[in-house]
Amino acid sequence: MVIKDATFITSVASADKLYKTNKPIIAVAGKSNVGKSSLINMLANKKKLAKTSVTPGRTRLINYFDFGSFVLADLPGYGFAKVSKEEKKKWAVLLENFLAKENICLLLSLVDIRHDPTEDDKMMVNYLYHYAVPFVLIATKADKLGKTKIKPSINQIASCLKVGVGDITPSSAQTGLGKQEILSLIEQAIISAKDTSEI
Ligand SMILES: Nc1nc2c(ncn2[C@@H]2O[C@H](COP(=O)(O)OP(=O)(O)OP(=O)(O)O)[C@@H](O)[C@H]2O)c(=O)[nH]1
Ligand SMILES: [Mg+2]
Repeated sequence: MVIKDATFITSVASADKLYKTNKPIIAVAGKSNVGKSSLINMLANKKKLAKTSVTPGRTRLINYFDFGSFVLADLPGYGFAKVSKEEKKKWAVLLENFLAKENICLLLSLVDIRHDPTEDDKMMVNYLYHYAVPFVLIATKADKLGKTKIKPSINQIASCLKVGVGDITPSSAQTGLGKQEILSLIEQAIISAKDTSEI
C-alpha cells in the first residue's frame, strides 16, 4: 500500500463528538512519548502531519487523519504522571467510549522496545481484549537498541503481555524500520474487514 497525501481531519476532545466516517478506522495507542505521532508521520511520509513533542503528554485529544483508503485516529497518550486525577478520568472515559463505539478495523498498540511494558500497557491490552478490538503490537524506537538486542527485547515484551512474538512488529521512525510491515498489516485488516462485511 502506498500512502499518497495524508491530511489532518479534526481533533476531538469528548466521546460524544467522535468523528463519523464510512472509511475503515485504524487507531494508534500507547503511552505518552512512545512515538505515536512519529509513527503516523512515518506511515504518511510527512514530517509534520502529526505534532511530535519532546514534552510527553501533549496529545490530549483524538486526532483524526485521512489516509485515503482509511482514517487514522491518533489516541491520547496514557501513563503521563503529571496529569491530574480528573484529567486521567476524562482520558479513560474518552478511550473506553472510543473502543466501545467505534468500529475499529485495526489498532496499533505501541510499546517502547527498550523497556518492559508498564502496568498501563498491560491495561491497554486488557481493554482491547475486553472490547474485542483487533490489534497488533508495535515496539517503537528500535534504532535505540543494537541489532542483536531487538529479538530478545521482543521476546521479553511478548512474555510480559502474554502475546505471541509474531504479534509484535519492531519499528523505528528514524530509520523507517517496520514501515512496510505495518502498512501491509493495515492493508490486510482492511481487506478482511471488507470480506466479513460482505458475508
Ligand atoms: N530515536 C527515536 N526517537 C523517536 C522515535 N519515535 C519517536 N521518537 C522521539 O520520541 C519523542 C516522542 O515522540 P512522539 O511521536 O511525539 O510521541 P507520542 O507518543 O506521539 O507522544 P504524545 O503525543 O505526547 O503521547 C520525540 O522526541 C521523538 O522524536 C524513534 O523511532 N526513534
Ligand atoms: Mg503524539
